[in-house]
Parts: sequence; structure tokens; C-alpha cells
Amino acid sequence: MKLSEEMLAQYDRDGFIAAPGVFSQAELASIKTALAEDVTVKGPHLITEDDGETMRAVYASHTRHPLFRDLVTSERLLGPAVQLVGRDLYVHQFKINTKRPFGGESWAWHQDYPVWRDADRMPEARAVNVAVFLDDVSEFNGPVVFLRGSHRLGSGTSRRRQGGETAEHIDPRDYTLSGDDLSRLAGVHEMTSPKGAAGTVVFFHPEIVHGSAPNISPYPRDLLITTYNSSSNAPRPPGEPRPEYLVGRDTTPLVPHARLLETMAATT
Ligand code: 6CS
Ligand code: FE
Repeated sequence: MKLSEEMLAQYDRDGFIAAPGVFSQAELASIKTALAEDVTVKGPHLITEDDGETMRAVYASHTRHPLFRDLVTSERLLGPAVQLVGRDLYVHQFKINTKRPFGGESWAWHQDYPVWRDADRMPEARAVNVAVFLDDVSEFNGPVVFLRGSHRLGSGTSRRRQGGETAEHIDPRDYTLSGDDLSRLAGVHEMTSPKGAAGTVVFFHPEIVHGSAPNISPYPRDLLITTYNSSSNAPRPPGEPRPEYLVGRDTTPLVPHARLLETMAATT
């Protein structure tokens, strides 16, 4: 897949672009099967809602399951990512936010890069988030909302809130922008949420302000997000880095492939 000049210009201007129909129904079914297999592996990479039981997110599936390994090296994701940030990309972070029907919780307003800057010492925002809709996304099941063009402001003012410093996985609540900041930003940057069928892919900038509301609908909203970073922009923490499920260690540039995704049993 190749992004047109127009789409590249749109990304620069808005901080995100959406491409429908990137994955087929059969591939989506394979991805769902792989997700069901992967979440049987227990560990700190499984993030729960505040009830401590319901799954909210799973991290680093690409390090455990062959299908997700294939997905992150797919030319359909990696090709456009290279166009947007440049060559020599690796996976800094991989997650699937599994927003369940009837109450999957919100994600507070935040920017991603400040977390990686402060917690991981990622030198620059030379990365891109690639989000794959695993379910149809409508206005009802808690779509991600962007402040259009807010990536152009940078992220100088985003700071971690006092408290909660011990968690490895940093919830956006600990990094959320103030109400004053958001009111000001929303006055200039329109709130907008890409919607579409499962198989749609959204590319978004690590400094765009975004968040999402709870899912009160009867429909799930599983959203897979892989963050590609430039190998030359890999985190350089002074001390112990955060765990591998949050911060990818293998910074070898990925080589894209053009295969379809097939059902593959988990290796673990
Ligand atoms: O701890 C982290 O890296 C996660 N936290 C936030 C707010 N964004 C990026 C990432 O998913
Ligand atoms: Fe985010």
C-alpha cells in the first residue's frame, strides 16, 4: 500500500489519516482468533479495567504470536509508516485496546509522545502510531477522538501528574492535559473521530491530542495499535528501561512482506 501525495499532506496538516478496507474479513477473523489465543498467556502485559478483572488492553502480542509478528511486518502497515517517518523502523510498542460492550472504559485525553519521552527517554517524536480497527467503529462504541492538527503544537506542556509514579504501564489519566488546556485547544482544533468498518487503518502522529469515551453500546471495540519508531530514535534511558512489553528492545529495522495473514496457532 502506498500513500498518495494528498494523504501525506493530510497527515502533515491533520496529524492522522484513515485508509478503509486494508484487511479482509477472513484476515480479521484470523486476527480475532490470534487475539483469543494470545490472551490465554497471563502476565503484566494484560491490563485490566479498574475492577481488576475485565480486560482493557493487551501488550506486545507480536512478541508471542506468529500472526501478530506477521501483521507488524506487513507491507500494508510498514510501507505507509516508512513513507510517514522514514526508513529503518522497528516496533517500539504494540497494544490492543479491548474496549468491551456495555461499559468498556474511557481513555483520558493525552498525547503519546510525552510518555515515551519522560518514561523511556525517546529522543524525538520520530514515530508513528498505526491503528487497525478489529471491529466496526461508530459514534456509539467509543471511537478515538482527535483534536485535528494538534500534533503541530508539539508536546512541551504535557507533564506527568503527581502520584501513580510506580506503575509500569502509564495510564493516560496520569498524563492527561488540564481542562484549561483542552478548552483552549478544542477552540482551535476541531474534535473529530475516524469511523469505519473493521479492517480500516488509521495512521496518527505521536503528538496528536486524543482520547475516547466509554463504550455503552452492545458492540465491542477492539483496536490494535502498533507504534513504529526510527531505529536511530530508540529510547536511551539512563537506568533500567521499562519492561519489554512496553518498550520494544529489538531495534533492528523491519523488512516488509506482502503475504496475506493466515490463521496460525500460537507458539507459546
Ligand atoms: O505506558 C505507556 O507507554 C502507555 N501509556 C500511554 C498514556 N500512552 C502510550 C502507552 O500506551
Ligand atoms: Fe494514546
